[in-house]
Amino acid sequence: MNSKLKKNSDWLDEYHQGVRYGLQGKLIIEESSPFQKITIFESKRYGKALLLDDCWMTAEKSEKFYHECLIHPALCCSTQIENILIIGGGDGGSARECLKYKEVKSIDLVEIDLKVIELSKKYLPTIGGNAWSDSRLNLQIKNGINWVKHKKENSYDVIIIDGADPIGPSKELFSNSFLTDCKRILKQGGILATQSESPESFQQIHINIVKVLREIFDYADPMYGSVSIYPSGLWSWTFASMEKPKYMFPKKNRVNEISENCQIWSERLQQGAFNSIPAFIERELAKT
Ligand code: SPD
Repeated sequence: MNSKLKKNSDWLDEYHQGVRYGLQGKLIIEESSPFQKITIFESKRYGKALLLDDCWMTAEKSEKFYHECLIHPALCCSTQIENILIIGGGDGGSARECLKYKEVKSIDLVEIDLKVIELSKKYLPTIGGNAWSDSRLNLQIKNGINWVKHKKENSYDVIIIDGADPIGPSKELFSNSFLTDCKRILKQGGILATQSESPESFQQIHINIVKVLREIFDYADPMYGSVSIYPSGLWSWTFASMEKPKYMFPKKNRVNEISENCQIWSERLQQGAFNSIPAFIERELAKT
C-alpha cells in the first residue's frame, strides 16, 4: 500500500490492491516520525485530512462516520463507563465522542506517536475539539501493547482500539496475545470495541479479527457502515463482551443523553448496522 501525489496533479491517492482512493486538494505537510510517515492534505471535498504511511486515516468532514460508529455501541451498552482506555486515536476523535457522556470519569489515551497528536491538534483541531483540554483525558505517549500487558486486571469499563491498518505499528493490535491482555484488564460487564477493516478490501483480516475475538471473548460481532475515504468505502467495527452480547442493547438513559449530539450514530442505525453483515462473511464466521 502506498499513496502518491502525482507531478502536475492536485490529486492524492491511496493505492490498495490495484485500486486508487483519491482526493483532490493540496499537500500541507509531510513528516516522518520514528514510527511512520505522516501527511496532512487539504482536500476540496472533506477538508483537512490525515494519512499515516500513505493511507487515509481521517478527514474533518467525514470523520463522524467512523468515530461515532466506533464509540457509541460500546459506551451506550457497557454496564459502566467510568474508566475508558483508548489505544491509538491520536487525532482525538474517539476521545471527543467518549467525553459526550457525563458518566465518563477518566480516559487513558495511549498513543505511540506524539507527532500524530501534535499535527492533529495543529491542523485538524475540530476532530479532537474540546477533548484536548478536558481534565478527564489522560494522554500517555506510550506503546499500547506494553500498556495493556502491564495493567492489572479489571482496570477498565470500556476498551477502544482505534489504530491504523495492520501494517507498521498497528499490526500487533490485531494479535491474539494483545486482545487476550485486553480481556484481562476489562471489567466483567465491559465492552471492547475495535476498528476491524473492510469486509471487501481487507476481507481476510476482517474475518480473522472477528474470529480471534470470538475465541477470546464469549461474544463478538461486527457492525458495518460507510467511511468514504477508506478502501472500498465499506467499513466495519467489531464489539466484544463476556457472558452476553452486551453491545446489542443500548441503555435508554445514555441514548437520550447523546442522540441529539450525534450526526451519524443512532440506536436505529446501530441495529441495522449489526444486521447488514454480508452473507458470505456470516457464512465464513459460522465455520469453526
Ligand atoms: N484504512 C484506514 C483505517 C484507519 C482506521 N483508524 C482511523 C483512525 C481515526 N481515529
